[in-house]
Amino acid sequence: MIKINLNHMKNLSFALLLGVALLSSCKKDKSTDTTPETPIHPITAQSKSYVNQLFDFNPAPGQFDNTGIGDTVAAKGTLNNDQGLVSLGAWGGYIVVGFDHTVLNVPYKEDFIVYGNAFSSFAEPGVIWVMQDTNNNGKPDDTWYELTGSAQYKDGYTRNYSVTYTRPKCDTCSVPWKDNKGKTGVVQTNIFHTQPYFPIGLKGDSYTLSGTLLPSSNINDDDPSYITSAAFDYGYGDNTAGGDKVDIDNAIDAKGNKVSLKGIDFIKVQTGILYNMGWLGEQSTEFGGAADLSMLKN
Ligand SMILES: [Ca+2]
Ligand SMILES: [Ca+2]
Ligand SMILES: [Ca+2]
Repeated sequence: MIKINLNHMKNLSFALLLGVALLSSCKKDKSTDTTPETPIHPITAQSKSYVNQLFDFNPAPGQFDNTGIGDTVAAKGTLNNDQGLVSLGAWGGYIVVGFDHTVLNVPYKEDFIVYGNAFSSFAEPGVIWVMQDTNNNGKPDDTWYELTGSAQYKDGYTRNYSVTYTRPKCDTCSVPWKDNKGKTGVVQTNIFHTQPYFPIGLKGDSYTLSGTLLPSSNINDDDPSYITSAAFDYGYGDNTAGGDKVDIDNAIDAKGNKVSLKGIDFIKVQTGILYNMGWLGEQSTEFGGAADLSMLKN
């Protein structure tokens, strides 16, 4: 038999009333809030799951520069569901692509997937950056936020890093670089790729790329005939076979503080490791497209 406790009922209805009162006061607070809302471009019947706009392709020097997988045509081949692939070259090379809608940050879930060509024991991790179209002009001219991953606190992880690459003395000469810490090196040419490694369309004798450096500690080249590059646990492009799912909740601002983003419109993928693997060439992130996980059929 159920015994109804009248006092309990009274408490309960009081709690409900209090809840309603709190809700309405919240509403009131919201209406007086003058902070502009970040525009959300909603999913429509025409929306595509995959990135479908190429905004920028700026590779670092590398063995696939000036070839069919290191040019703008290759970069465009990563859009939609075309399953193309583009090499971003050595550290700092990047691609900027956009969705036709805002990819919402689903709480406690990964939100989009970035494709590369990693396979078991061979990752070439790229840093993923996200941007909201805050000024609502359809262009990636707003603020980039880095998505942190599992390499964030490892030795060698360096934010505000930059590398200047210099045009080599001959077309097939190795490409010299100097970083903003005073360190120098080369993007070394090899016998397998004999075209120029410095982007041929580039004017001027040097250019500087900036971003976040990831540690090269997962690369093992003790046996040059069997070089391995283990994946990081999570958070990077071209990291694991089949693509890498990432969470917009891992976004940080320029100071390294966590930011809460409702959603994102643009992504940038950037080669994260600066490492010469000898005959295998430079570590270079490959990008093969990206998709909104909320729209992919599982
Ligand atoms: Ca999320
Ligand atoms: Ca914009
Ligand atoms: Ca790769």
